[in-house]
Amino acid sequence: MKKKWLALTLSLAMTLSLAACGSTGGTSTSGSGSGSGSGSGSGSDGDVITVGFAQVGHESDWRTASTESAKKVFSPENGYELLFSDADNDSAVQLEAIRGFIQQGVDYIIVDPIVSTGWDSILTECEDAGIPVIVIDRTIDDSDKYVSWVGSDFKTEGLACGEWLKAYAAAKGITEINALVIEGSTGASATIGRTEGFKEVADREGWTILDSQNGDFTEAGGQEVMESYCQSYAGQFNVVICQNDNEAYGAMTAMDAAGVSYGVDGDVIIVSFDSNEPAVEHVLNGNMNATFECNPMAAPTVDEVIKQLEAGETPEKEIYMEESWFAAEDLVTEITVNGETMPITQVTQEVLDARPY
Ligand code: GZL
Repeated sequence: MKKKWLALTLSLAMTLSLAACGSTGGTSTSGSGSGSGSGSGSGSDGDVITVGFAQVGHESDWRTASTESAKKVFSPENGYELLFSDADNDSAVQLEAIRGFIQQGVDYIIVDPIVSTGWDSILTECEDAGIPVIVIDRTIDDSDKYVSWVGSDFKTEGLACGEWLKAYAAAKGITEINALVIEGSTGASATIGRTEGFKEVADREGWTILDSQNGDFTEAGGQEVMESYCQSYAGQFNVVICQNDNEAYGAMTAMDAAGVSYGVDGDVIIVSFDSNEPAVEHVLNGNMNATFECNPMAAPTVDEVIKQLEAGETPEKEIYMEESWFAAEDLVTEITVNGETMPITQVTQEVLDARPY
């Protein structure tokens, strides 16, 4: 498709230079995929397909699952050469990585946008270079110069959390909700959507949101914000909404230290988004009351999009991931969100064992 020998030479040079400095972030060529993805990416002309993946960073379990899924699918065994960039949550680094992919003449660019704005210029550069862009996970809200977006409806996740809490509180005889929110990274569409969805239900139900601060989707961030909340709002709150699992782990550490009880038998209801295996285990054990899934496994769907493009077909512009909602108790078995009735899955050992990440 493109000048692959040039891309591979450049990426090998970049890999060798990066290998010398080690990396939590940075760009590398991944040839280490385990090959268990569904991909069979050989190009229409039988050549290896080179994919540049500009990932957000390595801030959470969700992110790790997303990266591992991509490395399994876009592997040499599946006919791909993957150039991988970990921007370490730095938008400037992410944009420069994409410029690097353009210079290397990759066949496709995949991006999980750290923030939802500031994208039209770089997407125009990709368009001018004739490189299709596929967006995964978070959304780009100020440009549509990409082929497809594969991800989750974050506002629906927030609404689901609110509707579950409404039903759960009613079942438990809780008449007053005073909530604290630990937000994800500022400007991320996941943060914007979850905040908006939960607040829509809270406003409708007359709940009080005492505070809503950025925990940056990290365990340390969640702990730091919750430590502050335990000082500022001692005895005033009965709900903590963590916008990802890792923030919830940090919040639980902070509440333990402050002597605040939480979970099924505690004074404070605590929920998270993402539903990685450790969070689902916390729900099984009653440490958390519920978790709302955000599926990180977009890579197999992106592989299908690339196959369609290689075959000259037009993929869907928006492709939504399948997701579930999990709770510790069976007090609420279903909720209605956007007119659609969705089951609430009570976590059992079998449910936990079946978690794919
Ligand atoms: C959401 C994703 C978020 C996760 C966090 O799709 O972008 O970023 O919820 C991750 O765990 O850090």
